[in-house]
Amino acid sequence: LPFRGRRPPLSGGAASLRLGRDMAAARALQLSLLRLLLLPPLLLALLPSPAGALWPQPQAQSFPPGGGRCPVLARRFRFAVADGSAVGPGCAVLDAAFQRYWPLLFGRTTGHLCLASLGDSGDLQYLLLMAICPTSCSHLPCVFCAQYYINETEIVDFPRFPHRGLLLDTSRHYLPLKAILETLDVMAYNKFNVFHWHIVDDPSFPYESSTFPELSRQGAFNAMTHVYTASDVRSVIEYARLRGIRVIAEFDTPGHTLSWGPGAPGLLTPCYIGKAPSGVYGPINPIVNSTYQFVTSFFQEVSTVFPDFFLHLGGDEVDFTCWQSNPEIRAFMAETGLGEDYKKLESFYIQRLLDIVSSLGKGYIVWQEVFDNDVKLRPDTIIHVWKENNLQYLNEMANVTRAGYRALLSAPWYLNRISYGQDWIEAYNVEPLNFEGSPEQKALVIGGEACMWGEYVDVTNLTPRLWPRGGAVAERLWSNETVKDVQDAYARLAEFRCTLLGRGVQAQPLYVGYCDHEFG
Ligand code: CP6
Repeated sequence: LPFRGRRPPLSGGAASLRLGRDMAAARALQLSLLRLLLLPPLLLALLPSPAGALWPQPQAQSFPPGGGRCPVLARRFRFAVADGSAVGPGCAVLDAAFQRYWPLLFGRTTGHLCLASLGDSGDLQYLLLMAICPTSCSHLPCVFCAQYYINETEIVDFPRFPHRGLLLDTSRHYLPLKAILETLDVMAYNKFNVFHWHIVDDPSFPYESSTFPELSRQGAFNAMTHVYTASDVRSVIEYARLRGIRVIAEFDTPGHTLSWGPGAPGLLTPCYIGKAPSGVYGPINPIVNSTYQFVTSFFQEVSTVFPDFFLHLGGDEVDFTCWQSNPEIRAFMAETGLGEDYKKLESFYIQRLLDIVSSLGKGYIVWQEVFDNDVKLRPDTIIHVWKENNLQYLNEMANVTRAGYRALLSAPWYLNRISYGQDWIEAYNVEPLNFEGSPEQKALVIGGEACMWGEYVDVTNLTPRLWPRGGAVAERLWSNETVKDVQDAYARLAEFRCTLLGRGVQAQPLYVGYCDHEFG
């Protein structure tokens, strides 16, 4: 559409300045554009502010004095890029976003025939708008006419933290591809930009490796139906890319790999009872060369399958009892001077793993134990803080950053854990920089991740457990640190949850209430 009147507000501000640097550059623009809002007259009267809910809250929003309300004709509405935008037409990510958002804005609550009968009074000044159907129409039996309006609004937006992740665990329960893709959609609505795919763990190994096909053949719950093929993985990565989301795969060694045992003979440590192997296996066997040959080939493969610069290498919760029981490991420890210190044995493995992965040209993220156990790390390692123990995690953030490493926070953000009541508030109240440390230390906090560990979660309860609670983490990572009013967040999040229902997402309620449109 030709733009008349005022210049679109997004052609200059901080949002476009940020574009070159943010990993989700195109998406930042796309979603910044999306923040222009429209409300039907009735709702307008009900709400305290002239705008409805924005989630997450933008960095700056204002309503120009005397700013008007423009009617919009959905049928004619087009997205376009403002003059001077750092990302322009032909940008696949942006074009795909435009394609997706038209039906999200106009698709569900209205009929086209109906709109076609409206007069052409629209004079669009801005790029995008959000529609909420008028309540007064909802009683009409079939097609109802919705007139859309856009409130004149200026928004400048950019993320507070560059890494805003969500972890899904597809090992404890397999999640169908469709569930992952739907989750990526909702992540994008919340401005999450990293999908941390915890794809392997003890119970099952659903990743179909081309180099080691036996791993999933023998390690998946079902090698035909409960696997992610190379094509599935490509779909996830491409779907995520178009939504400004990076995919970081986690292969959590040496302690969470029992499912590799059957498909990789000799890889795991045989545990002993007395002088005899018990038949049970433990962590990866760190003392044999074949382990490192396997790890080299395996990570060679995954470093090309997952194009993101980072891999997550795990390294958490290594149980030392099996290593302790194994006479060959004890002998190795004695010979190499490691004595009884199994943390050093873990470090011995991790250091070799990190060297292998760096030589493949990849960066890596590790769980905090790797730092806690004094493994020698490359300075660009990212430490993922997950242990909650009584707010100790803030000390851990201080320690990690004091040592000069970048830090990611997950400890207070386990969405898999639920309790009676509004537990999103606790996640929302977290302030990731609330630790003693210099400004340089604070700058090393690159963000955080909400985690949905899968022990008690599969496709039946994933979505309501994730949303809208995950939104609390999303806003904490996106919005300014001054955005912390819980009551205000409640109102916006409750409305955002209604929007999610409208988009077909089975997000659970925050508390008592209803949506103007409750979707079945
Ligand atoms: N699985 C793996 C898990 C957890 C971790 N690693 C975990 C344990 C306890 C809590 C949360 C997560 N289920 N592989 C630790 C990072 Cl409370």
